[in-house]
Amino acid sequence: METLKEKLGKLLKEQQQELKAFLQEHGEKKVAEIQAAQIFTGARGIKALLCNTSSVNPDEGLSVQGRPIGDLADRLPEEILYLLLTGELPDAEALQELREDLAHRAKAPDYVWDVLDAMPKDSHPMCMFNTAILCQQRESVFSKRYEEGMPKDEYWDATYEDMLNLLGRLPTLGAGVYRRRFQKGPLINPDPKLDWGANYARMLGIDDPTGEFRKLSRLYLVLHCDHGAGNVSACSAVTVNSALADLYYSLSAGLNGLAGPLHGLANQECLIWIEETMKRFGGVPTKEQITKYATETIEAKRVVPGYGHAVLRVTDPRFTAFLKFGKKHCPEDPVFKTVSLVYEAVPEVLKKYPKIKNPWPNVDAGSGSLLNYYGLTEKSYYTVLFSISRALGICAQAVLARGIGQPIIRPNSVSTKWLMQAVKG
Ligand code: CMX
Repeated sequence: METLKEKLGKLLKEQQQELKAFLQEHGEKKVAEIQAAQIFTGARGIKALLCNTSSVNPDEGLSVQGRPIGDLADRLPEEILYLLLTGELPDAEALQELREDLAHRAKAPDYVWDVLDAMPKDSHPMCMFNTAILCQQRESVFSKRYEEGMPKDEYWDATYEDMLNLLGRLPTLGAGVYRRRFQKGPLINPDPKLDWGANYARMLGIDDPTGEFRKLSRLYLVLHCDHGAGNVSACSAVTVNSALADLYYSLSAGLNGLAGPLHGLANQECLIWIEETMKRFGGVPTKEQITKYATETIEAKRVVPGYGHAVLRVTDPRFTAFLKFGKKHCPEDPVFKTVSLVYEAVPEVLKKYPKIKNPWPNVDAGSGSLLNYYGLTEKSYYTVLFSISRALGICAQAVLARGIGQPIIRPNSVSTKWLMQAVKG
């Protein structure tokens, strides 16, 4: 059987040749124009990055290699990784090979736990998680081979090894951060017989007699896997990676971006907002009460977390998938009920503010209520879960970028004065 690495090697060679020929023939053709405002508004909408793993259509949401994320919700995260890398879902044999490969790489070096133990007890779980990744940089196969004089056409191969080593370990690290940070007792060792998501759920140590938490963990790890290259975390990782920093540096850089409240930390903020609403109104609020609270939030110049998006203009299909899970497994849970009511009330509030371009929920609007239902109540931990999943996309993007020989990223910057003069002509 052809291994994933062999398959990828062939694919990347083909892609590189195709791209080279394309750029030779069409490289100087114009494909987009930029308006002055786009430069000020965070380069919003400017087509400036290549991403061959996934794309985000404003009216449909995320597609992974052309497949809508909603159609992939029942897949395993390992299948998604294979899809991100190759554009195909694995057959049973290829899936087994990848699962075993990741499982063999699941143990983290002991010094990681010493580093985490040395951190202040109130450190944010995201800071601990990113530190756990970064402190293992010495393990990088890419950096070692680079120092030994590795030729350029092997860069992707070494990055692929870093990817599997990191992805194999991330559930162990993430679960370890949870148990250390929230004093949940000794670490739980990985079980090589379990799949990536189930193993992670088990190592967290959450009581799961029905197996539903395991299902939720898999779903969570699938839904957050990737979102193009323009979002803060992917864009940061892609940029750092382009300087030939290894994946330990670039993944950690990307996930530091994910820790921002306008990005991945919104899932923590969202459950806090839901709980504030419930506290204020003494239980599950009415739609009118939610409308009042959302309006007060905006008037206080705060954002309603979990709503709005820089690209999407519809309800995020990832939110829809979480809502479906909640309706099936915990429809009567008060927090989940509040999330459902917020979905009915908040878009109408946001629509009243013309400056808000997207009044619909994003991926972070409901996920926290489900984790909370199964006993994972420590909100500051939620973005670590997001990170483990997003690492699939970030790592796959890094391998593909190396495979097609993407050069260092270096857009130009201009001053406000230059911009004003350029517009005046
Ligand atoms: N509540 C209140 N105001 C909002 C809002 C919300 N949910 N969404 C957008 N706005 C405001 C913006 O703050 C901005 O206000 P100012 O002009 O006063 O600065 C204005 O509306 C225009 O913003 P936009 O063009 O619609 O949205 P942006 O592309 O600038 O920002 C996002 C997108 C996600 C940062 C924003 O919608 C937001 O802050 N949402 C809440 C936080 C959140 O859920 N983030 C998670 C996103 C998904 C993820 O990355 O994980």
